[in-house]
Amino acid sequence: MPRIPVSVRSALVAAALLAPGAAVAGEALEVLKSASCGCCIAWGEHMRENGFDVTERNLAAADLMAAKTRAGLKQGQTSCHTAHVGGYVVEGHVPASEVRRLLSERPDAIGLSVPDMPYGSPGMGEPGPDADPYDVLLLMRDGSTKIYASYP
Ligand SMILES: [Cu+2]
Repeated sequence: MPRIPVSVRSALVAAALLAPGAAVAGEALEVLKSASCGCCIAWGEHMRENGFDVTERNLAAADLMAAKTRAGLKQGQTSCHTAHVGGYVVEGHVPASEVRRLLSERPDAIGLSVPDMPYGSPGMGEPGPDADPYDVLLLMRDGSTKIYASYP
């Protein structure tokens, strides 16, 4: 084993300690939304709090719909906002932890979606007894979906 100088060793320890949160810290995430969407902003905040570098872009309804189609989203897979991160699409109120998992696992897929706007998902009110159960869907390239995670 080569001897590692103490300064390098402590830097490695610091890097290891930071690793869980730092892995995708600052990852650029663009949110496409309509100007009037409040829950889209709330979701952007949730992503920002979880270390993503979030920018928001307001689009007219028709342009937002076109962006969803271009992103490969099918009927029944859409929600309010459409985000792009690390080459993937993230549609709707997907928890940051699932986006992080997507970016570390890097499956051959379009991305993730939480269709519609289930109450209790990030940016859609508090999780609790009134929360709607919902699935995070992995969007496959052939238009099909797989359940990536289920909440609560
Ligand atoms: Cu929403």
